[in-house]
Amino acid sequence: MKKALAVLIALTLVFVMAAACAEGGGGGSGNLTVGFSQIGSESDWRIGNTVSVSNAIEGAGWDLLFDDANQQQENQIAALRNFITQGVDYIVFGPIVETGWDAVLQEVKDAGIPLIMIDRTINMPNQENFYVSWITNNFEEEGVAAAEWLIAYLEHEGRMGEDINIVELQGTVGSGPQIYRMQGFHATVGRHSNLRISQTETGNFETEEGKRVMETFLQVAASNGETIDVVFAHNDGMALGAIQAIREAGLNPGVDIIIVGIDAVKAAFEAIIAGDMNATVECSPLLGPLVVEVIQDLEAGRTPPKTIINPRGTFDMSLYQVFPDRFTSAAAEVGNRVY
Ligand code: GZL
Repeated sequence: MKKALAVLIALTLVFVMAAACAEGGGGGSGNLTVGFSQIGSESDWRIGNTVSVSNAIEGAGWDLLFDDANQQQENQIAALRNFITQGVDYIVFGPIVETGWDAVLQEVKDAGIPLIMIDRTINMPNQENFYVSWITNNFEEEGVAAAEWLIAYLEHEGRMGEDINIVELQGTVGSGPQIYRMQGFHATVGRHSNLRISQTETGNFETEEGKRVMETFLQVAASNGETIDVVFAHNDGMALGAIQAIREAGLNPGVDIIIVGIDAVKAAFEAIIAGDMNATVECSPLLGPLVVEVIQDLEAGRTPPKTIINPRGTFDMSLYQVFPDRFTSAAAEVGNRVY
C-alpha cells in the first residue's frame, strides 16, 4: 500500500511537471531550464531521488524538463537528445547502466550543455570530460560495508566456525551499483573460507522480482538438501521481496535467514525494527541540493567539485551497542528517514 502511495506521489509529480513543460511554463522564473533524465521508479530509493532532485530544481526557481525512462536506456538517450533540441541550460543525468553513452554524451558536449551526472557510474574513454560534476555514493564500499556487518554479526553470534550459505540478489546487470556492490561484497567475504555464495541472480532492484528470485533460491537450496543462512540484497527493495518469499516458505526472516540490504530506505528500517531484516547500508538518494549547488557554482563562474561522494552509515538493531563507532541504531534513525 505504501509503495502504491509512493508511486502515486511520484506519478503525480511527473504529471504536474509534464503539464508544466507542455505549457512551456515550468514551475520557476524561466531564467534557467534544467533537463532531468531519470531511470524510472523501480524502488523507494529512486522515488526519493526523483523527488529530491525535482523539488530542488523547482525550489531554485528554475524550469524543469523531467523524463522518466521506465528502465530503458534507449529512452534515456532519446531524452538527452530532446533536451539538446529544447536548448536546455543544464542536463542532470542518472545513467541506468555503465556503457552505451559515448555517442549521445558527445552530442551533449558538442551542444555545449553542461551535464551533471548523478547516482550511477558510466564507463567510457575520458568520461570525466563529458560531465561537469558527478554526485554519487561509493558502491564498492557499500558492498564491503554489508559484508563487514555480516562478518561482525556472525562473529558476535559465534557462527564464524560454521559453513555459511549466502545467496545474493543483484541489482540491474551492468549498472554501477550492481557491479561494484557485488565486487566489494565478494572480495570481503572471499577472505573467509567458511562463507560461500551459493546462488546469485538479478532482481533488477525491484521488490516483486526480488521475491520471485528468492523463491527460486529456496527451491534450488531445498533440491540440493541445503539451507540458506544469509541473503545479501543489492537494495532494500529486493530484500523486502525476499522477506515475503521466506515467510511464505514457512521460515522466519531475520532469524532463520539473516537479511542484509543497501539503501537504508524507511521500509527497511521498519523491517529491521520488527526483526524481519538484520541490517542496511546507507546510499543517499537526496542529491537535489547538491545538484543546485553545482549549477549555482557554474552560474557564478565557480568551478564545482568533479566528484561529490555522500557519507553513509550502517544501521541495525543488534550490533550498534557492541560497536557504536561502526553501526547505528535503526530505531534511533527511523524518524529521520524521508524516503
Ligand atoms: C544506487 C541506485 C540504486 C539503488 C536502488 O545509487 O542507483 O538504484 O540502490 C535503485 O534502490 O533502484
